Amino acid sequence: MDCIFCKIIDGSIPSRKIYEDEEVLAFHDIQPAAAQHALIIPKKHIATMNDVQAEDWQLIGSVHRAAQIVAKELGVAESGYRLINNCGKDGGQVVFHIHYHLLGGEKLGPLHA
Ligand code: IU
Repeated sequence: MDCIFCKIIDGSIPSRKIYEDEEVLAFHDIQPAAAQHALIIPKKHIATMNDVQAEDWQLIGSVHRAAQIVAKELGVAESGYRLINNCGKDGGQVVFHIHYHLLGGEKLGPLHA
């Protein structure tokens, strides 16, 4: 499959790994949008939030669990952070392998500027 995140998972494209288990991988975003910017992805290829099936919700829970671990690992758990999923064209999704952005390490701007 021609998916950049699947290639990061299989190691054919390198990444700066933060966390990995059987189901989930987390790594630093190559173009950080905050002082700390991690991506947390399931190893199973699911294109978007719209494509999550009934049997995948436990996996999505595992992705959230990994986000909690990553926040601690990056030292932003106490100060706070933002967890974002971009879905589809209007949501600004560019890579069609479901992922969550974890942004922190600085005071983030309000959603309503
Ligand atoms: P988006 O939610 O699909 O817009 O986010 C994709 C992110 O993946 C974006 O922040 C990119 O900087 C990031 N990324 C990456 O970390 N490594 C890559 O090889 C590619 C994109 I392509």
